[in-house]
Amino acid sequence: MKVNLIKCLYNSSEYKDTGLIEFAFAGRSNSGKSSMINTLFNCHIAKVSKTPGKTRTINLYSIEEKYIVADLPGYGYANVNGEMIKHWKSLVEGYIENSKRLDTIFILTDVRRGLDNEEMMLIDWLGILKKNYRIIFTKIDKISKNELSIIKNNNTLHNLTFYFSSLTKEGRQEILKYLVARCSSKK
Ligand SMILES: Nc1nc2c(ncn2[C@@H]2O[C@H](COP(=O)(O)OP(=O)(O)OP(=O)(O)O)[C@@H](O)[C@H]2O)c(=O)[nH]1
Ligand SMILES: [Mg+2]
Repeated sequence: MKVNLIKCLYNSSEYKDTGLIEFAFAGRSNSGKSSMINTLFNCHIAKVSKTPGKTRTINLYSIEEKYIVADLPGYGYANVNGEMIKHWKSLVEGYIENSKRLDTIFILTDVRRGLDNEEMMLIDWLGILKKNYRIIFTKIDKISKNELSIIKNNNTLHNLTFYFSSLTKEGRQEILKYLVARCSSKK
């Protein structure tokens, strides 16, 4: 697929409307946001690292010149430093609140962690803002089929959840289908 990095935002005020529908990938550092962008769109454009906090700016990519995906810096890496938390909050919250074309925020979480306090807080906040969201449980290659089916059964937000692995590409088609459906609903 044709993927272009169109902008890295250090501050949300640098954001300019691209005229295209947008999707954002949010979640804890290390949850697999950048890896997912590479796997979904068959590219190596997003930087991936074992060290949490690799993505520190909001990176906007255009996909086939049809829609935009935003790779958000993960929450968690900023924990050690008050200034960093303030900066992260104003960057990510400013973008989510102000982007008029942001259709869906995907909340990624490692399937072995599931939905923790941070994810629930984000879900509540997106509810207040009336923003559409979906959940993606990542790294499903790390658990057995049996464990995965137990997790699916216990997931109270199962209807809003995708199950994905960047390694095996499981879940890729479902997510791509969702993106395409949302794009055509906006035409
Ligand atoms: N086994 C497995 N490892 C994964 C998967 N997705 C990501 N990883 C690994 O998890 C680590 C973090 O991945 P990233 O994609 O950089 O995570 P991120 O959410 O973008 O992290 P930040 O940029 O720090 O917010 C890397 O070592 C990846 O190789 C997956 O589906 N399966
Ligand atoms: Mg990243």
